Amino acid sequence: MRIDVVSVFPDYLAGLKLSLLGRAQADGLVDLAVHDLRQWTHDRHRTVDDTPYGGGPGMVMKPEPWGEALDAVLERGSAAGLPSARLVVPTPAGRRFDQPTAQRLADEPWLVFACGRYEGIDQRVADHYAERLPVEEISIGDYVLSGGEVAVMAIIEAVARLLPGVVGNPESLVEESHAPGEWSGLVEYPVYTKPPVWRGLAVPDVLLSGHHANVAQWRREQARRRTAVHRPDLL
Ligand code: JFH
Repeated sequence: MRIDVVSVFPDYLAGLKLSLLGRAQADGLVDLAVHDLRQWTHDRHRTVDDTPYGGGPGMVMKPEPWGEALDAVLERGSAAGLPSARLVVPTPAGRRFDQPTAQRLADEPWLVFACGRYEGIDQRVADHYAERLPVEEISIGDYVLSGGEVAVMAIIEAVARLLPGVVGNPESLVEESHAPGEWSGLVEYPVYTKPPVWRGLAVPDVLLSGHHANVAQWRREQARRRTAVHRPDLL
């Protein structure tokens, strides 16, 4: 999968080179490029924002640098023979990101992410590119971040671990609570490792019993209980 990210804080995305994602890139499973939006400004102050039409607080990202940046990124990828891209724009006003959305994005060959700052990006950017390619405005949750970078990191991490070969043991993908399957609709059961007693707290006996059916039953019950307490909306 090819991934392009455009941001005024490209260094913020440096974490994507580490850990699981770093290995996936080294293994050639993910080809990630981060671009500085200010490359596509032409004035001395490298201006990317302006005051909002209609008034109101804060600043809005100007469409021109975004148009030049996205044209360049899309042109470069097409010239390199990539099939069509999908543009993802994080915004608190977007459709909610979830595991099925991650799976759907993981099936794409090429994702381009536009990270806004300030009060967001002039709406004409998403509207214009929606005439050329699929555009998804996505929210990672009902809280307000300061920009799209953290949202993009969350989305890319969730998507990349679904790519074949990225997660070492694919069984850990199957059991995940938001993936389809046995645990669908429930949050995860609690997990434990050694030592058997830590600061006076013992690991539940059933997990040490070696009785697989009882373990499975206990985990299902714990998952149900935690779902009722933490996520009653799922029941
Ligand atoms: C982003 C920001 C909008 C305007 C009432 C509530 C928000 C600040 C670009 C995604 C999720 C984001 C996110 C994504 C991209 C950007 C900051 C936007 C407003 C009006 C204020 C800029 C935030 N899931 N949360 N946040 N911002 N207000």
